[in-house]
Amino acid sequence: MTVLEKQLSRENNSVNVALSPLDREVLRHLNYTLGCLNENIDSNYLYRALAIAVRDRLVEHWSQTKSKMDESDNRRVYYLSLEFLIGRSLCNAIHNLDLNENAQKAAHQYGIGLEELAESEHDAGLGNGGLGRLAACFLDSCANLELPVVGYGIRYEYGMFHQHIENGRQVEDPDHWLRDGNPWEMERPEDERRIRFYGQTSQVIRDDGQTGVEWINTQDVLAIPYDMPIPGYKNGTVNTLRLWKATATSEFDLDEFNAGSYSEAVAAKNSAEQITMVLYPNDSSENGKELRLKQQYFLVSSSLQDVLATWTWKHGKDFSKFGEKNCFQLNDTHPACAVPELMRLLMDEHGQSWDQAWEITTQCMAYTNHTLLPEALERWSVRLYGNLLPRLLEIIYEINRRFLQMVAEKFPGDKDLLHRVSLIEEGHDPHIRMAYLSIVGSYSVNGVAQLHTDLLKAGLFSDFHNIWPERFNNKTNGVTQRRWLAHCNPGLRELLNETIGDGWQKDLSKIKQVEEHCDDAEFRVRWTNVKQDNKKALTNYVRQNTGVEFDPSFLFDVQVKRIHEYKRQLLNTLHCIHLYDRIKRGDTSGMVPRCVLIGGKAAPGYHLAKLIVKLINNVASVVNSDPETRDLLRMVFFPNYRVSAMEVICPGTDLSEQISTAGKEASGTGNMKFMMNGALTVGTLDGANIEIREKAGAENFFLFGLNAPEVVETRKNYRPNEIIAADEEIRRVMEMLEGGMFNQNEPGLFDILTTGLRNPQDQWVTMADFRSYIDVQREVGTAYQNQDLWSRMSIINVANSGWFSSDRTIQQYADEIWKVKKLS
Ligand code: 4GP
Repeated sequence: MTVLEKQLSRENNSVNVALSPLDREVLRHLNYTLGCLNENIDSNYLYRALAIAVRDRLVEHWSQTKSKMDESDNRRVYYLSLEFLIGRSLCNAIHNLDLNENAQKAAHQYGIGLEELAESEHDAGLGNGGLGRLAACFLDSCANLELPVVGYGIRYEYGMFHQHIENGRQVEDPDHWLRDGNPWEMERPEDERRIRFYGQTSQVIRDDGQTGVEWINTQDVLAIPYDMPIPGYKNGTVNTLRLWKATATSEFDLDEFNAGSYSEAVAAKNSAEQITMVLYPNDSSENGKELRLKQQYFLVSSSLQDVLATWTWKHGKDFSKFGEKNCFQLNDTHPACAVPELMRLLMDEHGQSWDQAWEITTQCMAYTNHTLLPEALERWSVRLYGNLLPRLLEIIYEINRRFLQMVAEKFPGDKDLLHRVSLIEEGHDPHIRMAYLSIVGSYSVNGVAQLHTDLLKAGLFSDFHNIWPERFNNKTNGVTQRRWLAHCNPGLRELLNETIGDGWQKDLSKIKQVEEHCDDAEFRVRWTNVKQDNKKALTNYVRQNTGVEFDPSFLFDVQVKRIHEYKRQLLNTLHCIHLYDRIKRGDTSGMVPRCVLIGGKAAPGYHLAKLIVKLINNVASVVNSDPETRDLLRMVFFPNYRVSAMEVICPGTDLSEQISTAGKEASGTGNMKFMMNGALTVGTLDGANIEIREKAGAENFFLFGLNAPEVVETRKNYRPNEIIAADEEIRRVMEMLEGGMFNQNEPGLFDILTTGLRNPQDQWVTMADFRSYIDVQREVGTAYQNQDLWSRMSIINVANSGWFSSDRTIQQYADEIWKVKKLS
């Protein structure tokens, strides 16, 4: 008996403790893998032992899935993304392997709950927001649908920064998520790849007598893959997410080392490793730094080389079917250099002609756009690009030459068009337009909600839509119901399972059946009780993280997402000020007590977003410290919003705030998580809100504000000052804000925000929507007071959330873009 077994038996007051197989494996890993023989076991050790025990169960399926993929002749898909916002893996794996009960028991042996133990896992914050979390949901759905899809990304040493609040302001701390090791990854040094940068190109005569191009005098780094398992739901499938880490080609440069330059020799290693050191923390905006371009090329080149190595191992130099059998989905333009890089590899390394290489490339690249915001459209300076990736720049120029020739033939005489669609934006500092490169190099271009795709076709990409209408298609986003309902909301999961069976976990369209129960009063009480328990859990979580006391009998009104002007956290804050004003002047009739929670990170260089965080905190502090308003309004800024926080926040939310300026939010996915967890939405006709409202029914959605065409119209003659002057309640809010009520010690602090609101050029037309927002929030309050009505609406929302499963989205990608079948 090991020390621990002895200890366990003592605690259980019996000599022969009945240990389950999982208990034994946990114990073995504690003892032998982690060398933990203490009698007092730290919960972090216990987490790791359980994680490894669960991982062991994945390994066999993982290897079987790989063999199936190797043997099958199916097309394969590679999801190329600079971001995968995975969050925690333990409970997700436990849930998908159906190990919940056993894992609970294993944890209880040590007197600790599984939930508490799971807290030891650091979130894998390898993404900024929507785009990165979508990639993680997609991988889950691909595994659920048994599709041959591999994710390729970067193993950042530091993920998304940790946010804390000091004196109301955001402070960023580095997130060294790997500091305690990562039991979910496996290093695969045998698959390392060499990546080249800088240098020059030169003409060479190849073995076959043809002239070719060589890329010489390069500075090289190595890419080492780390594989993470992506378990399907109870189906024996385990797919792979392969993340690349950069390292120096040799540990030390021996010449320098021997010459006594120890530090210089080690420095080379550091500079190589810098490439995968940190995630750029900008959401929906470009980065423009050389290191970022290095990251992009590093991910793309290592992944493409990886795929080509597998191909040549099986098919030798025969690339005739490469395009038919492989597909690369580009998650936004971040991996757009896949187009010229695949051309380079096929031509320079595998002897294909330009025409052959181009046919293959355009047969296997597909591009997803995630935003209409102009500041997010990547453009790389030709100078910078040519210095770092000279061979790729040559190829881009040639792609452009041939493309413009084709356009000139198709639309003779239209010079303007040629300027507009050129991949190169001319000027004294020419730039490469990465979105255009992605469109020209792909056979499919998709937006992420119907409105977004329509706007792409009519606006940003209209010239390309004229040239190739057949390339454009819509794939409305979705989220995985395994993490975002079954795992994060066990109360609702059990109620649903009991009422309609558990088939919805695999196929969310089945959740529609719960609608039949919306008129059953007893069922509605149970529904409300589940929500109430989740609100209590959220209340505790808010208290632990902020010290603010929420009251679960209040309406929980939540807006969590990246802080961005277009998402209009400012509008939400104005509404809080309005409620505060109403309470102070005694106009409280019909007012429903609310707890307002706002959370999200601001990009470190985005000053206005950071000022909005400060304003939210300052308003919250005035509101919360006023005894007169306590019974009707509480407000909190929730710090360090992340995946694991959303797992507590969304089940406990009553009202989901989706209030972006119409035409700006490409889709949204938080809106879907809230809907699945029974929150009602207050929102504009933007992104996927439109589809949420269609599915739930207009009567079960709180709509306000201008629609996208109206926003465009309004901006032509927008006079916010007149709106403010004409509306007493709005005027009062502005007076409170401008009078310094929320910045008594820092006069003028928020002037830039208030001037923005009053500016006729304000892109976000906040004042145009404020009255309508105030009014709809009154309706929300009235509806909430009728709990029978509210719970009925909540049930109907959940029942109609089937469309927003990422399983549905991925099935559409598989059928309509990838043309890929499930592995049999
Ligand atoms: C986001 C969009 O802002 C969001 O509407 C969408 O749901 C999400 O992508 C996934 O498609 N965009 C980004 C970005 O995160 O960095 O551009």
